[in-house]
Amino acid sequence: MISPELTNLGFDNWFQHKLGASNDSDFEIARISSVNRDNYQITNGRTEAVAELSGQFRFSLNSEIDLPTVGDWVLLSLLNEGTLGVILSVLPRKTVLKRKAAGSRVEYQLIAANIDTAFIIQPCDSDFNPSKMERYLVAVREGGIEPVILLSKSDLAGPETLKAVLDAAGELAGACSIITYSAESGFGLNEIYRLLKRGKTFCLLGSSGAGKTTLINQLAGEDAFSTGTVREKDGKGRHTTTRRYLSVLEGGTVLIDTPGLREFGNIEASSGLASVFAEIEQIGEGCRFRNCSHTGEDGCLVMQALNAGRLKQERYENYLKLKRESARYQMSYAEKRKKDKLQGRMYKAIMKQKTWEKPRDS
Ligand SMILES: Nc1nc2c(ncn2[C@@H]2O[C@H](COP(=O)(O)OP(=O)(O)OP(=O)(O)O)[C@@H](O)[C@H]2O)c(=O)[nH]1
Ligand SMILES: [Mg+2]
Ligand SMILES: [Zn+2]
Repeated sequence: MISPELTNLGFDNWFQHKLGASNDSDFEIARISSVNRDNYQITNGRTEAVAELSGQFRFSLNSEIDLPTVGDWVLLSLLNEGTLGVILSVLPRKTVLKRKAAGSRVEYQLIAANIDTAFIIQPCDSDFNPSKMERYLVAVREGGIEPVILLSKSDLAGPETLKAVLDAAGELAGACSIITYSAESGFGLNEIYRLLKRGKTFCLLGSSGAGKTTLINQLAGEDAFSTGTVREKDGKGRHTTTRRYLSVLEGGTVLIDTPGLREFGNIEASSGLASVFAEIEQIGEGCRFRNCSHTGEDGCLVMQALNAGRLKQERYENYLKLKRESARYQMSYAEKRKKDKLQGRMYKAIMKQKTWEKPRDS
């Protein structure tokens, strides 16, 4: 039996099943609500605590992506009357959302885990940016997460802008739904409320200033979290939210707020690419060469569609750009994984040696 507290937090039979025989009553199940520099904030629906990694778990790590991230379920033991947790393992993840890490190093970062639906938030005014939306869509689809596009600040857009934005978003969205709303006037909020289900986890994504935290406050019915005013001059926000955190609405819906991401480069995006750029990939299946790069080969149907105006230049370029990034990333990720594995093996060997040496020293 799963307790109602855990159900509210999103724990379900899928995780219970993964837990299988290891569901020892000595351990507690909890969810990571935020990641600090040296420890984690966890909640089990009854108590919140700070938790650290057990030494054994630390040494079993092969890669940074095996570390707990926001939204992860962990097994832990609670000490000090439930105020300190020691994390023993991370449960398998239903979904993951990741992005290329900032800087030139090709590495990636987990944004959150076990998300059911991602709200991709873009303002309806002049800040609307279709290529950014495309990037979020690719990452979300790649993570096995359902995207919903939320166009915020409808109060700031005139009817013509609104129509243009809706058309542009509609072109990219495919089958995913689009909701226009205003946190200011309340327009469209009911439609968003209707999507919120008990035990489901939603993640809010979008540029700084898009209105993510404002929406969470609206949905929670209180100004629990701080929002930022947009700078007059360039219309950009100030990155008001600086960390990812998980909060639970009264009805048992989990919301994960994120800071506006500057870089949303994307890795292993091939299947995400295929669904966001479905029409291009479909045309490409008819190219003469199976591995056609669609950049000038003979018998390339994608180039033909482009030249005939059936494919927009901008969309074609975005496709190539994301494809390039995805390819570059996949290669170096594989290399990195190999290196990490070697390092992990080395640590294990050292540890073994240490335990072997001990009896001789004492
Ligand atoms: N007019 C209008 N303003 C809005 C709406 N939603 C949010 N805002 C304003 O937009 C500004 C930025 O909102 P935030 O919620 O802080 O944006 P954010 O996406 O959380 O930004 P970061 O935390 O920096 O990533 C605030 O001044 C909000 O009041 C809306 O629907 N209409
Ligand atoms: Mg915010
Ligand atoms: Zn081609």
